[in-house]
This record gives sequence, C-alpha cells and structure tokens, in this order.
Amino acid sequence: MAKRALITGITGQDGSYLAEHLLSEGYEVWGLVRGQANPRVSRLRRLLGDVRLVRGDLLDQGSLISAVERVRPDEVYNLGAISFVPMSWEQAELTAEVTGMGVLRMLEAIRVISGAGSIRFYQASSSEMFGQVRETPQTEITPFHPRSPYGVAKAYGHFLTQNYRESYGMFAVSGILFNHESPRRGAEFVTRKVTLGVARIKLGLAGELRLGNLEARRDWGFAGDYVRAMHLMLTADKPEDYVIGTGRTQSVRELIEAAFTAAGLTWQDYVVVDQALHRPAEVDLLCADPKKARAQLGWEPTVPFEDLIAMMVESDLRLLSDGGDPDQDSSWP
Ligand code: NDP
Ligand code: GDR
Repeated sequence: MAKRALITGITGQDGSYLAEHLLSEGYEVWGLVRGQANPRVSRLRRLLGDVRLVRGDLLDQGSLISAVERVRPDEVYNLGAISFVPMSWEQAELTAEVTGMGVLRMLEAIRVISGAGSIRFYQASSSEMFGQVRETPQTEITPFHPRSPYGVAKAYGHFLTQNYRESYGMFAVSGILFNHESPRRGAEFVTRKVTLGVARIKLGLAGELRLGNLEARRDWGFAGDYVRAMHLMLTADKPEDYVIGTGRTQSVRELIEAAFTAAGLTWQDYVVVDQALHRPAEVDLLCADPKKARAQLGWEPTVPFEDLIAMMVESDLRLLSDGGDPDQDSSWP
C-alpha cells in the first residue's frame, strides 16, 4: 500500500515542492489547508491535481486531531508557519501561536492519535535560530541566539520536537534548513523581490528597486533540493536533526549583482537603499556546515547560487512578459 503523508503549509513554496517529490515517490499526499476559501488552493490544484486536502489550522488543536484521525498518515511534515521574519515583529503573538505553539498542537495531535506509535514527524526548523552566530559555519550543535520573534518561535518548536522524541520515543526530527529559494518563492522575500524587481525594470515596468540591508549574508540554495532532504530525514533509520545548506554564503549585494547581471543590467543604476526596510535586529551572517547530511543521508545540493538566481530572473521575465501577476493565484511555474 502507498505510504501516506500529511503536509501542513502545502500552499507555500516548500509544500508544493515536497508534495511533488512525494507524489513522484508513490506517496498518497494530503495537505492541511486553512480558511473558508483559501485563494492559494486553486494554484496548488492547478499544479498538483493529485493532492488531497483536509481542512485545519495550526491555531486550532481540535482541527489537527481531526485531520490526523482522518488521514492516518505515516509521515507528517509540519511546514506551516508565519515565515516572513519582518512580520514576526509586527505580529509577534500570532507568530508565537502559529510558528511556535502550532508545533505543540501538531505533536499533541499525533501523540493523542498514535502515541509513540507509527507516525513520523518532521519539523521545519530554521537557520534563523542561530541568529547572532558564535561560530561559522553552523552545525547541528552550534548554540542558538535568535534575533527575531520568528527565530524565537522556531527555537521553541525545535526544542519541543527534540523533547517529544526524548519523552515519548516518537520518531520526530527537525531539519535546520538555511534559506532556500525558487521561482515559487513568496514575493516578499529578498531573492524573489530582487528577481521580480529586475524583471520589471528590464521590461520597463519599474524604474527602481528599494531594498534594506545589503550587507547581510545568507547561505542560499534551491528549494527543490531541500525538500528531498526532508524526506531523507524522515525515512532514515534513526530520528536525528540535520543542518541543510550549501556551505557557501553571499551578501544581499552579491545577490543583486548576480540578478541584474543575469538580465544584462547594472544594479547601481536602479537600487535604492531604504532605511525603513532595515530590521530592528539583523542576522548578519549565516553559512551551513551540511557535513552530517552529506555523510549520513547522502544529501547534496545540486543548484549553484548563480544558476538559482538566473533561473528565478528568467522565470520572472517570462511570467511578466506573458502578462502574469506575481500576486495572483496563477503565478507559479
Ligand atoms: P511559505 O511562507 O511559502 O508557506 C507558509 C505556509 O504556512 C503556507 O502554506 C501557509 O498557508 C501556512 N500557514 C500559515 N499560517 C497557518 C496556520 N495558522 N495554519 C496552517 N498553515 C498555516 O513558507 P516556505 O514554504 O518558504 O517555508 C516552509 C516552512 O519552512 C516554514 O515553516 C518556514 O518557516 C520554514 N523554513 C523556510 C525556509 C526557507 O528558506 N524557505 C528556511 C528554513 C525554514 P496559507 O495558504 O493558509 O497562508
Ligand atoms: P530571511 O529571508 O529573513 O533570511 O528568512 P529574507 O529573504 O526575508 O531576508 C534575507 C536578508 O535580506 C535582507 N534584506 C531584505 N529582505 C527582504 N525581505 N526585503 C528587502 O527589501 C531586503 N533588503 C535586505 C534582510 O535584512 C535579510 O538579512 C527566510 C525565511 O524564509 C524564513 O522563514 C527562514 O526561516 C529563513 O529564511 C531561513
């Protein structure tokens, strides 16, 4: 019989790639979707007609118990979150509830339905937990010093996942994933903001691109590679946490340069630094040490940074040339 997976956050970037990957592996894939008429569901349906949907919300314990009871999954991937870091200062309590307490609610739903039993659990932990880093590159044992309410909420979910593994013997793991991007990345995140901005400028639809801190450095990889790592972690022999990243780091300035160059433009002619886009507390530098994932899971990233950015610029040029609207449902390639 096909294995069954339940994905929270299926309407997001990673949810779509993970669903595609699990379908290709022969899984029956279920997605938890929230709201009465979530506009992102039609986009998901268009892309992945084979996904089944169950209603639920990480804010609603009963809905998660009902979803787990109905789907009876072999694997649960908890990707649902308020995931945009600046929003976590504006709505800190909501972020704590969804991104932090949501993990508790999902773990409890699994515990109530299956005990320490057969359901495996993946938590989408984040390099944002490292925050103000004390060592570079970061490994599974680098201490956390989160710099945003989002990072704090993720640290709670991370420790709770470890705790349920230790307390109840659950197969519960966290993937500490570094930034990963794609043509399906939300338009608010810096890579997509830049590649959309470049495409608009190239097509004469905009004359400038306003950005915040250009000196921050991130370890950027391709989302399609990272969802493979999630699946590998959840199907490993032993439940363990892993750092997933490329081991390379670039600044926002280098990202901008790569994107404008890919479109044959000079970034200095268009980029405006806007102090209003700086964060109350910044994460200056992130760089993964993915040695453990390579050694134990055989995981490797396949898309270099420059190719990733070129892929996103090309996709956004195509989208806008075809009259597509990145804020609308139909925008995913
Ligand atoms: P997205 O922002 O694209 O997707 C977030 C998802 O969470 C959406 O499907 C959204 O659904 C869902 N969601 C929001 N609120 C709730 C709620 N109350 N109940 C249920 N679902 C909810 O994120 P990504 O795909 O980029 O990331 C996936 C996960 O991985 C997130 O947890 C993120 O924090 C984490 N992460 C991401 C990294 C990255 O670089 N992309 C790196 C490290 C961790 P809706 O359509 O209802 O809004
Ligand atoms: P991040 O990603 O905060 O690392 O979280 P984001 O792309 O938002 O920012 C990366 C860096 O770029 C700087 N920056 C800007 N960022 C945005 N969004 N908009 C701008 O105009 C801008 N100008 C400069 C930021 O200051 C920051 O340093 C992402 C999310 O996907 C999280 O959910 C995930 O956990 C982490 O990656 C790993």
